[in-house]
Amino acid sequence: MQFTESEKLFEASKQCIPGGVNSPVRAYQAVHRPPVFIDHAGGSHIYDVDGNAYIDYVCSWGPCILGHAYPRVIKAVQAACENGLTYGAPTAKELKLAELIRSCIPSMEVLRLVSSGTEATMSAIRVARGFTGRDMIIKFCGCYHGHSDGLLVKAGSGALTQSVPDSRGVPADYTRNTLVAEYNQPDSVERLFEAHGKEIAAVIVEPVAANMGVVLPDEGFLAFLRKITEDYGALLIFDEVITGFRLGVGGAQEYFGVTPDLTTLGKIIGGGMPVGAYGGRKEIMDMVAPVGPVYQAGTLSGNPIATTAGIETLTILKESPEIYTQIAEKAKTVADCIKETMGDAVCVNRIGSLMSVFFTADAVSDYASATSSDVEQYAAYFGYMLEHGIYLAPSQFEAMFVSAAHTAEDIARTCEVIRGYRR
Ligand code: HOZ
Repeated sequence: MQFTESEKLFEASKQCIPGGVNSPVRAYQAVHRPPVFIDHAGGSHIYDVDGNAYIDYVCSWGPCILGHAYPRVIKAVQAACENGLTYGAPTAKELKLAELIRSCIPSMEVLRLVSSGTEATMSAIRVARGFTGRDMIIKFCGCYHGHSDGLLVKAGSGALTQSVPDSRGVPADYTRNTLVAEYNQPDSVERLFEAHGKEIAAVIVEPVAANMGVVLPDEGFLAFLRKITEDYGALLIFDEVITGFRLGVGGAQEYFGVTPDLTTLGKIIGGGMPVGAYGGRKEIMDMVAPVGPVYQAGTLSGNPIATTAGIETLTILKESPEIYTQIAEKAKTVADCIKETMGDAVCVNRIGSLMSVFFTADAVSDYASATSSDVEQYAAYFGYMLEHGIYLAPSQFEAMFVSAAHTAEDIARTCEVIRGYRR
């Protein structure tokens, strides 16, 4: 494979964009090679500027659950573009998307559309603080909730990949109220509540952690969070930016049968366009301006193009629940193949169509076990897969996503490549 054009573009980009990229993981630093620059994508495939084709398991970090450039979505977006890109004013489409989301995730009785997952989590926390009159929040080590100041504490995703889980430039005063517990370790949560119970506004959690690689909640862990937050009068926020409409249309809360007070959603509800949402019980969401005193706003919130892509995507998902069984089966085939090929040298965590391979013999259930995996082995595996036409996340600490567009041939080819891997 040749990567000449990608390398040229990367060199030029480094002159005017930090690290040559607009989001750190994309620089491929963790996998020790220059990134491929993408030219276009369609269905299960993504194509770089050198003409190389890849079976894509990043799926734009999750939202392309139907595959790239799904014809019905593209057609609707093209038609919407003819009517103007943004109005900064209410539309019937915003209502339609909000109603669609609520019909799938009933705990989001009232919701606000925003433009990204970062905005959604930042706003949900502001609402939780406004509602409870308390300042502290608990987050989990290795969970990632976007890059707002107060949440860049022991963060996963790009922050973990770049080894900056606590960012410079964030004043200590902004993170003073962010308490950190260990994922899947109830004791660590109990200790924080015992020490600060009446000051804690909310616990925010990725119900399936997917930004330190994929880490599943232990049996009863989410129910424990539900109970302890209720006991102390704090709110439970599920950050479903990754799990929402990925584990099923009802998200992780339906999958695990645990209902949070507030939910945040991201890119998938825009079919891959910039959208997010936060919502929950009406009495809580009534805090949001203009009804209540918690301020949050955005010109591009609910813009007509992103909402169109979202309505089409979510409608297809809602009308075709079999998609979820199919993508889970495909993911299982790939996960089983990895395990059969690499045996005890790896731990494969999978739930539905979401998974990760960790290069460790141990079970991965929290930040310590996730970060004990051998990232250099992941880098070598990544490079081999890329050069054999399989596009994975360029970081141990991201997830692998299977889409409805992956064909039986794609899965078979992926398994063939995996079987050829020699460490
Ligand atoms: N940290 C993001 C996924 N969890 C990656 C965003 C991007 O590079 O596009």
